[in-house]
Amino acid sequence: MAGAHELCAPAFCVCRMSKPIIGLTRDSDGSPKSTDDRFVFYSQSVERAGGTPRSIFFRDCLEDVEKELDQVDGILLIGGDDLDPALYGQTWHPKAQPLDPRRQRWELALIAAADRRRMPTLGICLGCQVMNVHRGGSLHQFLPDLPRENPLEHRKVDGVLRRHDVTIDANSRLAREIGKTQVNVNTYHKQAIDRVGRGLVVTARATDGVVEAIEDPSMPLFVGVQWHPERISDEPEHLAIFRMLVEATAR
Ligand SMILES: [Mn+2]
Repeated sequence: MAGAHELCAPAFCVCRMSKPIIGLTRDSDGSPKSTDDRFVFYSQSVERAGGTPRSIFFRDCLEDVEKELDQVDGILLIGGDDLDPALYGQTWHPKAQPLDPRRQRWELALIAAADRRRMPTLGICLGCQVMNVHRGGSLHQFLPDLPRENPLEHRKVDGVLRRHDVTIDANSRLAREIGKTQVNVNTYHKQAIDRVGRGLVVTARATDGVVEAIEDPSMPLFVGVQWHPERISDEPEHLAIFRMLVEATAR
């Protein structure tokens, strides 16, 4: 009889006896009409890093966040549209693309519960912003409006995929895990962290000063990045971010 590993695609399968289960948020309530076709990048990156991805679709019963967390070892908050700025005392910017309010409620409940449990948590793009706003921080809603020296374009404009360099604090968890303090990243965001939430520190900035990563050094793992490592996890520096999450669940 064939071993289970012979059924796996060798490029991705690491065939560990016991792989940590990583709960991934979805830009979907699971209904057939919803489209979160970018999800595969996140789930594939978690698998490459040695984890088993498990979808967490948003829904209305917020008590269910505890049931979902009972079944995972760590969570990954994925990207998406924009949080309601009322959460940090502002009104909508005209260029904002509002996040589904049901997803927003669900993710804020999920991050609150995961934070209470000190569960290893990674946030990407919107996920990083959710972590900051959950801790009482605020966002810049539209980076082109932010006065700064030598501004970079952080958005994908006219279909052009841009990249820029970030400098990572050498003392951060992120730098230790990646093994570098200078990394080239992709960039798809129009918002970024402004006021930093309770217990969080900025650990990476772009060359124009825009915040690109945060973490809470007092937690087992509580890291957010503003770029999209799931799209470039064939590059070791970016795969290392998913490994950091998977390995934190074993500590
Ligand atoms: Mn950027």
